[in-house]
Amino acid sequence: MGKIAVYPGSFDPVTNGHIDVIKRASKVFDHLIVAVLVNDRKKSMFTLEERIDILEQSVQGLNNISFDSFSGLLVDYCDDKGIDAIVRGLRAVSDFEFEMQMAQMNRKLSEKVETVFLTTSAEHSYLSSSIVKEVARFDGKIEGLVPEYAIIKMKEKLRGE
Ligand code: COD
Repeated sequence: MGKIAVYPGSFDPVTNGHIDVIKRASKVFDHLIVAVLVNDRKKSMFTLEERIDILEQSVQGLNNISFDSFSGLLVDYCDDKGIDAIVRGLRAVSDFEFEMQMAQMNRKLSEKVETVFLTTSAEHSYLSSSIVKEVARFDGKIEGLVPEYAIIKMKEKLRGE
């Protein structure tokens, strides 16, 4: 059995920055699970099913990737699935503090799983799901920031469909 990694996140919706990390992580590991957090407390634009659908439609042609959801502790999910590594993306120094804290807490909770950071491509380093949603809400141009399918789905949402 090869090395399995998980790329966990909210993906509300997936951005081109996430896609870049997914593609690069899929080259490093034998299998990559993109796992969407089930989080009822955080108000999201898309339901869990919609977020997974957008991911599936946007990441095609890579045969070592699967999509899943998880609730509860990430380390418990990793234990259940026999996951070797957690992949996280680092955009800027501002991400570092939170990511470091999370990685250390996860390490405290489980010694079986390592956190691996991939730095983002410079062209995507300013992107976040929340900033893209804000631009879309005010009818700004989001082409090139999120996958085509996500643009369609965001426009539908904002029209109230
Ligand atoms: N380019 C590259 N990477 C990016 C970009 C970009 N433009 N934007 C975001 N990323 C990276 C982020 O840095 C992150 O690594 C990843 O993509 C996912 O981002 P988000 O925003 O969709 O996901 P988060 O940060 O909301 O995910 C948080 C988790 C779901 C991982 C976390 O809350 C969690 O594990 N929750 C479960 C409960 C738990 O175990 N808690 C204890 C952890 S200490």
